Amino acid sequence: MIKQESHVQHLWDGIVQYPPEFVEKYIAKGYWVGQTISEFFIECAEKYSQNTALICGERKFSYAQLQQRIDEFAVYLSRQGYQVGDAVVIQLPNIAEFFIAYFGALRIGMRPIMSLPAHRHSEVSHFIGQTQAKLYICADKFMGFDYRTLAHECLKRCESLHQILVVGNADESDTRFDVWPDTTKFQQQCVVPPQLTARHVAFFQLSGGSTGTPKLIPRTHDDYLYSVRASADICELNEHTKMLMVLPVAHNFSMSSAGSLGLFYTGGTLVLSQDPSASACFAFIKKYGISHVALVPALAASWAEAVQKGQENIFARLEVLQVGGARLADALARQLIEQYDCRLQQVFGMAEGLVNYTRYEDDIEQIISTQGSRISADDEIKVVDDEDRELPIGEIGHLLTRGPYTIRGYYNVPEHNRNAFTLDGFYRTGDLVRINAEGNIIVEGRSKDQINRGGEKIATEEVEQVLNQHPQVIQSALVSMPDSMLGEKSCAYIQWRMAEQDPSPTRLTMQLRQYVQQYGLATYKIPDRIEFVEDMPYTALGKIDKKALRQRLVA
Ligand code: OOB
Repeated sequence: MIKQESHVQHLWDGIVQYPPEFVEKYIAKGYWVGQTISEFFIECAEKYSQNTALICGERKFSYAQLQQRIDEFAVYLSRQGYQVGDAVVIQLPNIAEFFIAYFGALRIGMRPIMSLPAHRHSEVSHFIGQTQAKLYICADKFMGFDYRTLAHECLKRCESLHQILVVGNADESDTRFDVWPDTTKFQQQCVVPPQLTARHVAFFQLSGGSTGTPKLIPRTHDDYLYSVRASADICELNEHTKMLMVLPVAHNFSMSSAGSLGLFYTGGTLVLSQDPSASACFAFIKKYGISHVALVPALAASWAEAVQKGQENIFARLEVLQVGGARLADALARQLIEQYDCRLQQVFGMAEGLVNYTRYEDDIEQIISTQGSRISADDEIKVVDDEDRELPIGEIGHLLTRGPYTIRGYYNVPEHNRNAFTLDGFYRTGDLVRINAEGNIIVEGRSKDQINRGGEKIATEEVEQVLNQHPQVIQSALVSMPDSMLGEKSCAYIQWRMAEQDPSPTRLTMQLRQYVQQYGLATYKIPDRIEFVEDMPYTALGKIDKKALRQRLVA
């Protein structure tokens, strides 16, 4: 008994909980229904057992087959001795094993961390350290990168980690993901302990962040599933929906807006693509009669260009194209709708919670020029000035939000949470928005020190901290620069300590980019451009004036 109590305590450790009156309200309103994500998928698998759930290359899984694989994996994990609350880093590309690993781990109450394929040693070891993860599941290779080497480095350096599972070719010392012992019935092998409830943290999403290291976002079963079911309703998914997954599966957009989980909820079919290019995806769309795709604006632009250059207009074949993750230019939105006959839906969301959609029935001008409206009537939204005073409708200000699927704090970082949330629990999104007369949100910019590189978020401070460690860097400042394809790219301004034998600036640039890469930061965080300066411009407060640096770049 005592042991159980302490386990419950352990499950809440480092988590900022929803205050009791909000818990009551979200339950009373039927948002939180007390179902775990594992129970949720079992229900889907029973209801749609013979439907095709997943297509991954040549492999097809019915819902029943997928559940069978999940159960087998859960048995394996349980036999390995993993327990409720143990963290597991899952870093997989768009392959079926992602879902087996994710639902399998959840089945025994483990807590997955949704690492992206682009993450490298710096991020992965940080996630392991933060959560004391015991297991790391990765692919052998993807996009030319060998994850086994990364995994072994982590195994050497991270104390808590004691097992690697590799999808694909494993080294002799590793366990291959798909080699499991015999697969007797799940119920007899492992039972989810009763102390695990839907109110507990199910898994961790990752924040794009604006300070130092990426923060972990604890999502509970209850809050996440509410956003999933509500999103599936808004997006009108059904058993006939065929969704192509192009963006990384583990991203919040891909998982829940309405994403794979929304799709499973309605019994549709998910087709996985590892190649986001127009040529690869257009072939999938034709072959499988895809009805739904979600893209970031940069990909939507590159697909539109392919159509412009003479490829078949696949936009007209789709029932819906969702675009989100970064600001979609009005001109591209208009082109998609008016020229390519596309049914467009804009999605403005964040892994911390709040998601907004333009609705199918919205006026076309709203769909072109706004980022939609909130999922829930209980998503509380405020637009405030620098002093947190609420602004009249229509004025541009900081977006704050609180609601039934928005977190109240990042995992285990009380200091950071004091700035990222208001005292009464509103999340400071760092986005500058205005709300129009129709009640739709328009994203006008951001106040957080972050670069949105084609939907991939870079916390500038994280990269600056790495650059500043170089012995010849006096100080650095990472700023965004406009890019026609990605929307934004990064440029690092470097105040350089001259040495006698400095190579040319071109070579220095190469060396510095390599330095960041070797440090182990995700590839997309490596500065796209580097400028060497003798001194930095400063604000009146003595901080580096990034606005001036950005203006220099544009000039
Ligand atoms: C999604 O989630 P994250 O956590 O990678 O990034 C969230 C941030 C937002 O705070 C905002 O700055 C930006 O990404 N963002 C957009 C946007 N959608 C996201 N900025 C302008 N227009 C949009 N449509 O990116 C995400 C999560 C769930 C659904 C969709 C996107």
